[in-house]
Amino acid sequence: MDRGQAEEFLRRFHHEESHAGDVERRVREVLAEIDRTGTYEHSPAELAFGARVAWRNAARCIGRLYWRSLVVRDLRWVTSADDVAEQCAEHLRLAFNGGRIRPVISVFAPDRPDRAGPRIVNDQLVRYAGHRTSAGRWIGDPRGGAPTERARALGWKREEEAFQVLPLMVRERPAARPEWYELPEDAVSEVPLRHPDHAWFAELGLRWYAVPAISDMVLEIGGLRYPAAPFNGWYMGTEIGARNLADTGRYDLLPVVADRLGLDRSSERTLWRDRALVELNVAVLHSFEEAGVTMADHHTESERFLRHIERERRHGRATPADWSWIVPPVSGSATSVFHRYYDPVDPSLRPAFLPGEPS
Ligand code: HEM
Ligand code: NRG
Repeated sequence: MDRGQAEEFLRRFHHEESHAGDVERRVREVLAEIDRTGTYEHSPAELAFGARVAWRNAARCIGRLYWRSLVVRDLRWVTSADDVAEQCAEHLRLAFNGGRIRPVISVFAPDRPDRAGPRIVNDQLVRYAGHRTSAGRWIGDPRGGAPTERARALGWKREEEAFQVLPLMVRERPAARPEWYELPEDAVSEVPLRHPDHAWFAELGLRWYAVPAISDMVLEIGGLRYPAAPFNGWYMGTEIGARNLADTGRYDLLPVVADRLGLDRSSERTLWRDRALVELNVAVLHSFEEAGVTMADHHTESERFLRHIERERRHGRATPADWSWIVPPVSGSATSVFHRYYDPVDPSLRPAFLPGEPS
């Protein structure tokens, strides 16, 4: 445990949250606890602040305007695989909130010198399985290929379908064999995709889940590591319409949509890919809207992000941002975030969400 990081975090917390009490006393208390036990415990207020600031510091995230409103579930006493799985399902229900999605993080037990915390193997709480057929074609999401093999090796068995939700895989300890859990049906909300002008679109049978919940990043606050801390916000439409369903390494649907639209695919210069992309994105936004599920479009989310930068500036804070992640994957130059540079990213900035260990 790095005493310097603990102290730096406590000073930042007390600086930003003026009602937090006597900082010198708290610093002394924590340093003594570290000397005695090799680690320390965050107060609930420190944990909530740390998680929110980790979001504020996420240089790849365009959605940071609402960082203060993150709902922080303090589940540090939860360590068993069964309980982690149950609480992840509850996380999804709370986050979905009948369609009015709330940004939520569930923080499970941290790593301690005497006991490592639990780990979630899945990279998101909800993901679709993927299988490569003997003909080399994919059924489902190629991104789900590795976790699907993993789940099968653990004994999970399911039909090979295009949108089959993977089980949650949880390790009680880093070296333990993962346990797997089917997510309860009422925890996983999905939206069937339709196009406002093309009835044939619904026949493609496409769908996507409502809540993107990243579950393989480590939340690091004041030198403490929380390896299981799944978090969610809502989707920006392009994540699904311009990447998940469109990338050639994912569902690869542009040729399918272009053919249904009757576009000429004999030359790249007809821009059939671009035209298909736009219609796919129209369908995603339209379907979530009709289903009453929160989703941002890339123009609105770009405007919000610039408002966020301005608000942070008024508080005397920089907003580090990674241009190549912030600019949306379609119509970049038609959004406001394209036409400027951002404060440089400092990889040592904390609190932070860090890439997890490969599991
Ligand atoms: C990345 C949007 C909430 C933390 C991203 C990305 C988008 C995005 C579009 C890029 C993803 C990609 O290209 O694959 C949003 C929106 C939110 C939201 C619209 C709505 C509220 C959150 C929350 C957290 C968060 C609540 C954490 C508490 C991050 C992090 C990344 C990221 C750490 C980088 C992930 C990586 O490195 O793979 N976000 N986000 N975001 N977001 Fe957000
Ligand atoms: N692109 C990924 C999700 C990454 C995070 N995006 C968010 N996060 N919106 C995908 O599944 O398409 N969030 O916390 O809301």
